[in-house]
Amino acid sequence: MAGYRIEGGLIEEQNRKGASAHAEDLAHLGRQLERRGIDIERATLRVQRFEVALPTWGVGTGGTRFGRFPGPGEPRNVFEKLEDCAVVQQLVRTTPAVSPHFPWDTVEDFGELREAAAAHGLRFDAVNSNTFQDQPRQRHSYKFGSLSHTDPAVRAQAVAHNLACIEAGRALGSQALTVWIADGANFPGQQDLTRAFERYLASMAEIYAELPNGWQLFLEHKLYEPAFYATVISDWGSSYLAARELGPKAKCLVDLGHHAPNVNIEQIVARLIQFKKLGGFHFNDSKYGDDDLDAGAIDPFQLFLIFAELSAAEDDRRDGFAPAYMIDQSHNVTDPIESLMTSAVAIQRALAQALLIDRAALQAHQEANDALQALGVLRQAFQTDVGPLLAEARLRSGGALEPLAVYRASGYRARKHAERPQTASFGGGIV
Ligand code: LRH
Ligand code: MN
Repeated sequence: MAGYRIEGGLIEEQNRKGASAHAEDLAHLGRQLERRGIDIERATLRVQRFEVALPTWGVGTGGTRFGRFPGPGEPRNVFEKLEDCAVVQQLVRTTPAVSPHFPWDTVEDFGELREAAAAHGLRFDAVNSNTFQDQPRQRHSYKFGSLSHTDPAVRAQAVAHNLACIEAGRALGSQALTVWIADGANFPGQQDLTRAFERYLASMAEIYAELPNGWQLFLEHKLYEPAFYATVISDWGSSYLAARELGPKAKCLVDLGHHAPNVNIEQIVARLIQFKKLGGFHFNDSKYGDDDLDAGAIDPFQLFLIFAELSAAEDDRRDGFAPAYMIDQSHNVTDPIESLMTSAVAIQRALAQALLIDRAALQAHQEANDALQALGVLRQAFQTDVGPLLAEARLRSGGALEPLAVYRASGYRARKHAERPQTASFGGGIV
């Protein structure tokens, strides 16, 4: 296996130390759930199968527009980003895929990159295009938009970039392209709201036409930023309409931070599932705007309610239901590896809690309009400490009972600090 990895022995040693306490806690939870008619084994296997992809851009310090304060041992290229992603997977065993972003992760030889990932036991999930930044020597600027720009030459350049991302994705074994565009306006009147959407649809149709077999096209909506008056794909409505216009391979991607405060995101998820247009997620959390904070760090109940919709759709074997789960976070005050590990576990926790929902009781209370009892069913599931079940899933998959403790005991960050001399960069974020 390439690169430094955390000693297998250290993981085993730490797991041995925690084995008896873990067994006791797991047995206690098992008895609790048994009394509720829930088979902990089925839930553990379900959690073990769960996978969420890591963003390559998440293992570095993201920064904000006010500044970026790089930490020690930052990855300097995509190969080092893969090393760090591999450590997350080694310890939590639920993140076997990474989602790359172009041109941030562009390399000469994508075959070599694919092999490097495979050597780490990683594969590639959806690829992300970027027509929200101008690259050196780029012919046309995206200052006034990209796929919806008024100038056909700019739109053609943006379409070409997305087709190049598909080519790179094919070489990496990916099967989906995520398109988030910053296109929009800062002033009323600056943009014709309808013609901008029409131009976007025409450009996306050109990209859609070039999708290889088995590929999907994920449309990512966002309410605002960097546009502060109107964003072309501002909400799930615009995204859904566009995905329906484009065709069956086009689906909507829900980034949890891309909604106005207090929007009921679990209801948006329920709608997109019902109309077979849920393509996937960018998990993170936020208190105000697109804060890209760690998943479950601010509103774990919302994350639970989203998984309540997802696990119901899975149980009901809704056709066309196979969302891509990805994390999209920006780490500014934590070690990105620690944040990605704890976020992956927080997402698994929301799934595990949702699996404990007594669906029959919930439906009965709903039919009887017994609101408090219905909420009570959800609260019981949400308030169950599923920690032992998550730890058991990690243990069975070769991971660590206590990922954070093992990571800190491994000295991985200090080793990378020594290995990766940093070039001073104090610019703004992101990446
Ligand atoms: C936009 C976004 C999008 C990415 C970028 C890194 O806010 O969520 O998914 O391309 O962050
Ligand atoms: Mn996103």
